[in-house]
Amino acid sequence: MASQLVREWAGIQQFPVATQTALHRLLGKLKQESVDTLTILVLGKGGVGKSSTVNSIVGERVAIVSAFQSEAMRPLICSRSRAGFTLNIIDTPGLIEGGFVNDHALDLIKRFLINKTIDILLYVDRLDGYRVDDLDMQVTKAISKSFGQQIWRRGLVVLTHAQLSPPDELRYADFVDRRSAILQAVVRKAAGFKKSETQIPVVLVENSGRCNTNSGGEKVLSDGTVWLPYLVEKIVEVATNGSKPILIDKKLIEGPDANQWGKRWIPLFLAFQYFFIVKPIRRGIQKDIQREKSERPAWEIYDETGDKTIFFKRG
Ligand SMILES: Nc1nc2c(ncn2[C@@H]2O[C@H](COP(=O)(O)OP(=O)(O)OP(=O)(O)O)[C@@H](O)[C@H]2O)c(=O)[nH]1
Ligand SMILES: [Mg+2]
Repeated sequence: MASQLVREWAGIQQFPVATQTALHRLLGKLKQESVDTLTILVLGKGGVGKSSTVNSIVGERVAIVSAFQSEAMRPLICSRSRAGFTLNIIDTPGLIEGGFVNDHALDLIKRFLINKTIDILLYVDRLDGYRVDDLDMQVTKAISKSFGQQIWRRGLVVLTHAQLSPPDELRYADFVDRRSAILQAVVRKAAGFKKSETQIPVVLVENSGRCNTNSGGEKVLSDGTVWLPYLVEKIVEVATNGSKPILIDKKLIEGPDANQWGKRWIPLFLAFQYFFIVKPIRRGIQKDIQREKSERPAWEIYDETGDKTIFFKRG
């Protein structure tokens, strides 16, 4: 990450004063915990609002947002620093396109992340989705398979399009609870969390410029939550929850080196071969020679021992 171009986090000054104050307080909290860098990886299906969320957090238009299929096929890292703190945020192409896990995108992301340490995973989806299907299982499992199940211990589910009117006369809070619960169940399965373990946190986001604001000009959700400082607060909680950040190294991505694994067993294999194959064969050969010697006529024995060939019959 050292070679990454780090700019002054100017976007933070674009936020309303109350949001700036809240963000500075949270950055101070991270400093108290000796965290001076956070690297956030943003993953999710195509078109769910990953790039928009990156832009909302940074407060600048750093990632391309598209209503239609995105042309941004490569991951993008944006680094900003403020008061001795560095934020690295990585936007990625959609992991599901056209009804399948996008293996090409996953491969690009893996190669992009090699030797980087991920502090936070934001798994983005939409709040206004009404059910989960096999694709949700596939994409969460693909994340576990690619980066290890442990990455979910550093994860948050981020639900965009949070300014909605729930269908079927459901209350907003009930709708959010139900949508959160089904996605938490999907993640729990992919992450291998036990039922007794704490659930992955879910945070709501409204990236639209038409998001309601409070009297201080801060973006608020239907329940009055000022969502940006709340999202950062949850990020800080996960970053300081005691679990280890995830180093994306070759071993994690490719699995244990098969050759190295094999090499460890070579001496044992050779010993097995010597004691159970070579030695018994040798013993067998010796026995055969002895038996042959004792059964052969004398003239044949003399034939083998001298330079001169002497033929005579015994007895
Ligand atoms: N109303 C509303 N629209 C959103 C929100 N987040 C994103 N959008 C819109 O949804 C569309 C897709 O947003 P992107 O941020 O490009 O989504 P993405 O996940 O980065 O898409 P890909 O990079 O193609 O995978 C754009 O038209 C955004 O303006 C949100 O919270 N509310
Ligand atoms: Mg995008």
